[in-house]
Amino acid sequence: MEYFTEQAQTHSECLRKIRMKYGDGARVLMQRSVRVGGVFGFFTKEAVELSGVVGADATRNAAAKKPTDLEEEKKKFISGLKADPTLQLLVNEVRGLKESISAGAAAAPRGEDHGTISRVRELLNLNDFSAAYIRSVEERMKKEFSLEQLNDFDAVQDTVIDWIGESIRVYKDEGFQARPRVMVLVGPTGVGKTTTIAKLAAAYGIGGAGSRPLNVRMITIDNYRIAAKQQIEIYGHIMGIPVSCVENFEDLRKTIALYSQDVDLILVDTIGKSPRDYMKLAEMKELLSACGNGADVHLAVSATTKSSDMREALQQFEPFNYRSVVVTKLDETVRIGNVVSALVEKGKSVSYVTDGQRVPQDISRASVVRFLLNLEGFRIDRRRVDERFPQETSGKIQWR
Ligand SMILES: Nc1nc2c(ncn2[C@@H]2O[C@H](COP(=O)(O)OP(=O)(O)O)[C@@H](O)[C@H]2O)c(=O)[nH]1
Ligand SMILES: [Mg+2]
Repeated sequence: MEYFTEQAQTHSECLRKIRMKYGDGARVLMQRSVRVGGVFGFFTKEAVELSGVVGADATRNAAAKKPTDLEEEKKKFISGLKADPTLQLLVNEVRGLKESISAGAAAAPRGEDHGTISRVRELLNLNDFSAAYIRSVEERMKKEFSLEQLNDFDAVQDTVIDWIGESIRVYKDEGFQARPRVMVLVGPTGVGKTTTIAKLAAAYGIGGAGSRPLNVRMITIDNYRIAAKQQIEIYGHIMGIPVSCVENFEDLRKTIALYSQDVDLILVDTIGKSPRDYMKLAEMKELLSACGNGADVHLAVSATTKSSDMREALQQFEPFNYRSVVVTKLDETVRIGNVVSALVEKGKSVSYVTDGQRVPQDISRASVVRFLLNLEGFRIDRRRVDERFPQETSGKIQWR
């Protein structure tokens, strides 16, 4: 006794197959509908699957058939195929599919993938997007593009750039809900927090941020390191913006209260967790709670940070309930996939980007276009992305 399972587009064709292979003694015991064939999960066809048993005699009978008989059977089978209109339709579709694949852009290096999909994957890899981000773009391409559309690489590329742009969330600054507005910058050591605080102080204090010059103060809790304290004091001195150094919760609370009368904006510089761990993040969180619930906390991360460290930083500073992310050192890298992937995976928006050491010039409000222009290898149609992602307040903060 032998078991068999056969599939075909129709019940009669399946039976014919079974008879040919196993002879008249084959007994069908089960029938079910299955889906077969297809490319990328599309174009599958409904088919019939028959399973059953064949007795020893039947097998022998089938095997004993003379070759000429077999040739006869084959001819009969093929003419049966020709007579079946459903099968004809399927044969035509398969032929069409074969033609469109061979006419397609490039042969797929990874088995079933279309050349365009492989090319986009390589470009995303080149830009340091995370594996998860690349996978989601790939899946979307497979789902949303027909084979014919995939043959047009430029059009697919434009759409993928749109998707990347749509995945970047720009922080919506709600402006000055309360005065003084307290803005805190947290983040790892060396990413450019102090420099960014100085740039922001200048932008708002001099009036480059689009508003009238505001009354700004800077507070630092980084007075553990003499150099760090001096660094912000020098900025303050040059810009004529007062700087206060605080050491604990009470200090910070009192300083903010002192400023509450006439100050518009208080910028709080903090320290990152350093190798020598001057202050544990938990202690710093405790200290910063003196800023109150309304404080506008932003996390600074450097664009040069690799994907996994970026994700870790975004995670590590989560307890500070940061509202948005400042991406620094964009000038030091052409790859921004790491930043975009981490932001998307963590569902965070981006508020400012900095692209140089110069204070105050090298800071801009974040914009989708700014990120897209940093994409390496993709052909970016500037007019198209400008229209697609219009910005009310993009670009450099204006200086007088
Ligand atoms: N290339 C570049 N360097 C920057 C940028 N922002 C800050 N830096 C430099 O990064 C270094 C560390 O900056 P700092 O503000 O002290 O970092 P902090 O430890 O986070 O406060 C300094 O040399 C800065 O000049 C930037 O946007 N681009
Ligand atoms: Mg600093």
